[in-house]
Amino acid sequence: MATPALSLSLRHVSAFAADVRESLTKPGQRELPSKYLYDEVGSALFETICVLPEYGLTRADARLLEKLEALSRRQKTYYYPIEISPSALAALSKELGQIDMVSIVGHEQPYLEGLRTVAEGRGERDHLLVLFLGSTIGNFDRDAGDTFLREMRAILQTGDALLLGTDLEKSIELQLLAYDDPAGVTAAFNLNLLARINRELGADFDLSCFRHQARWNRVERRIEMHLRSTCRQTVHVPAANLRFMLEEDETIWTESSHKYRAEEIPEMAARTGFRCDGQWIDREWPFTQNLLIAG
Ligand code: AVJ
Repeated sequence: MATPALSLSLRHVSAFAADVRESLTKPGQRELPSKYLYDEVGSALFETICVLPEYGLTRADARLLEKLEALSRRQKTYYYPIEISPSALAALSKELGQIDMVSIVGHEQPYLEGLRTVAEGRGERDHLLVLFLGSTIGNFDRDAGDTFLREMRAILQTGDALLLGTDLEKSIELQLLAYDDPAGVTAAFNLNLLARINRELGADFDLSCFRHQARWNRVERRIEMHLRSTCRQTVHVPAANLRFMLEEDETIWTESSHKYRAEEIPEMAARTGFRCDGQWIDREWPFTQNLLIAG
């Protein structure tokens, strides 16, 4: 019989393998789920993206947060980070563990599962403020974003709050540079997904035959990251029991980052059981922080 730790890691591998198989064999555009970009290497590369001059998003997010009144100044506050990357969770607890009046209790779970765990453990008079920052909502298609907000609302009580950070539309040139920086950090972040599949699922992706590509999709108003095959090639992913052929110039779509208009957020809130009580905009890098109240 497998030990608990081993069976847990096998369960992770098989979920990963099943997702890789399903998304890579989709008819039409091949895909890979963006959540798998964040293994230990990917999380470290993302931290580096956040300090690139071309990627203004995270700094805008932080500038707006600093302008809001300190959340924990008046009373003891618990912070429950919900994070699927164990290395990111550990780094975060270490970095924020020193703040007075704040206790940190991490949950290594997907967002909604983690939120459910926290909500189930709440005291009768506790208020919840959910932080969903960094335009992570932008990874969802617009309809899926609505569904996600509705699911969040269903877990919350009336009067609970959600601080939602969203990146705003800006010039196409700036948006493309933010996702295709000249130093190649974003390219490495994207390519690492194939390297991860090689490491964890025994695949034989030849990384030298792929190029990072950032595209602006004008209809959907989103940046898409793709990996373009520079030649016709076959790839074998043993743990996913998968062999497939990529044509020259065929791409694998790895991530979407939807961009918003400021007035879209109160409308999203109204559709999903919240009201937007406040909106703050960073002028240096158009980005909004929105305070949504569960109605
Ligand atoms: C963490 C999903 C918000 O979409 O801007 C950064 C991820 N991808 N550069 C984003 C990302 C490429 C980021 N999110």
